[in-house]
Amino acid sequence: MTLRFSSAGESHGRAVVAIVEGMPAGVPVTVELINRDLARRQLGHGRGGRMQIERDAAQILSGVRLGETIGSPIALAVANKDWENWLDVMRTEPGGTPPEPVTAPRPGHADLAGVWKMGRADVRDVLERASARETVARVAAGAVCRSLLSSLGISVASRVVSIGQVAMDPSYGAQPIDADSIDDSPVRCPDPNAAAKMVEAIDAARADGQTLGGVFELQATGVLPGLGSYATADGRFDGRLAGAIMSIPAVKGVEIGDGFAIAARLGAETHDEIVKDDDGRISRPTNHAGGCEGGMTNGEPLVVRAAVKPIPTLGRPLRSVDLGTGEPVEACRERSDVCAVPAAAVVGEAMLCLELTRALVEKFGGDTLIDIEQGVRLYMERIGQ
Ligand code: EPS
Repeated sequence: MTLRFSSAGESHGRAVVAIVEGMPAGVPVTVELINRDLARRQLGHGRGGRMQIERDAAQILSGVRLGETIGSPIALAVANKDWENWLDVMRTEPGGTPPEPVTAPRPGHADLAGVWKMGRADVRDVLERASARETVARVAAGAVCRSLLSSLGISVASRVVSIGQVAMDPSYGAQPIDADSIDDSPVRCPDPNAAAKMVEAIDAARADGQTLGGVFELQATGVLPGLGSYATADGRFDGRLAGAIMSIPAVKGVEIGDGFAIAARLGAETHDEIVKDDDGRISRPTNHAGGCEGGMTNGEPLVVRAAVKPIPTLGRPLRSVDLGTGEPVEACRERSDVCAVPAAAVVGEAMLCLELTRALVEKFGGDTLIDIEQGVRLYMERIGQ
């Protein structure tokens, strides 16, 4: 069984829905566990009015009984509270006066190519689904995967490395992410001086009708070696992971380990030597590879960074063309966020949890958590790690 995730739902429709197929039986899951991550996705200085309306809370529709997965498809629904304010615009039934269409596509969003592709006259038919509201479903599904991972001693965390021109001091880079304290920062950045400057930069952008992007970093610890494969193109874990992170709305770049910096280095400065610990285990004094070699995890912490573009909905809109009249106009102004990099990092965690779980299920079988736990134990014994 392959682990599969899919989602449905429009930003101002009734609900966002996630379906996870292939999740092994016996994984502890509660609504509280999912809601914890949903609440973390709502955090971060720079969010807009929508986050004041929503208190994202999951309903478990199927696949869980008495606090454990039972091996059947898991369906999760998160109601959009805001739907009540959009009942007329988002109605499913025909008839009546049609709502005012959106006809000025925003540069940087799915609007223009979306209406062309789908043959729609109203940009709303595209933007409702292209909205990053969909990431609610990813985070809900990711929380279920996170539970499986933590049963195996694997932890996934994130931090914000930069927002706009403001970057975390590089000295923090060598420190592991403290998942217990990172959410206390208003921008989920461990460097308090940089965090204060990031908040200032977001406030300045808001005052100027602008938006800001940035870079977030993901780390997974306790990852066993050999997830993914060197043998097939679509089995390579780094390729899958990069694709999963790039699929997050607004992400324009992904790097694993030292990423782009490696291109300018010599081989000896790049590769992580293989040494024996005092207790006889194999280890790596460095982790330039970011926990991935030859398309497989190598047992070191996974380190992934993603570049997030500034949100395309601007207070001071860019030039566009009205798709109805053909006249030059300002791009449409939907209510939006000024900066969503801290939230995007939480979505990144969810995608990393999904990809790690998918690779584990592939390697150890997907029927039940007990079989995976036993498989992992035997495997680690066999390789002496
Ligand atoms: C989002 C909800 C959206 C946006 C944001 C993400 O709500 P609304 O459109 O009602 O303000 O705040 O989406 C975007 C900024 C975007 O460009 O897609 C959410 O729940 O995360």
